[in-house]
Amino acid sequence: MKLVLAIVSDDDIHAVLTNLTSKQFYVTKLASTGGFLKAGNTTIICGVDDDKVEAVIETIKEHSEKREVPIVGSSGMGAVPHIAMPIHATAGGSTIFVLDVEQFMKF
Ligand code: 2BA
Repeated sequence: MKLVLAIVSDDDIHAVLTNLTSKQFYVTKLASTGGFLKAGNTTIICGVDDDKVEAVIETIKEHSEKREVPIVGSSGMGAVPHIAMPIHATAGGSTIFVLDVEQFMKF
């Protein structure tokens, strides 16, 4: 058995959880904060049999890959007042660890 521990962007967590649970995976969601940006993200833990690890990783990947999203900016310089400029920001993303589970029990 493995424990998949994934730190998921808050942009993607809803889609990741919806799709994992719809595939009957058991998931626990923990509120977390990135040490670098000090912004909120979500850590999920998911205990699965070894042969299901790839399915969990693929589901997380499918719904949380980093992508560029347009945001509307404004030049606002000199005599040309506030022309809308296309600017992009990165959204989404996940970081995944897979750990061996020594014991698993439920009471
Ligand atoms: P990512 O590498 O995509 O990491 C997103 C979040 O995933 C991180 O949030 C952190 O919460 C977690 N994470 C990533 N790698 C980890 C690891 N090896 N161990 C534990 N947790 C891990 P933040 O720490 O706020 O980082 C946000 C983004 O800032 C990172 O995106 C990366 O692009 C950049 N970054 C992080 N640390 C950096 C550093 N020391 N130098 C330069 N850039 C850094």
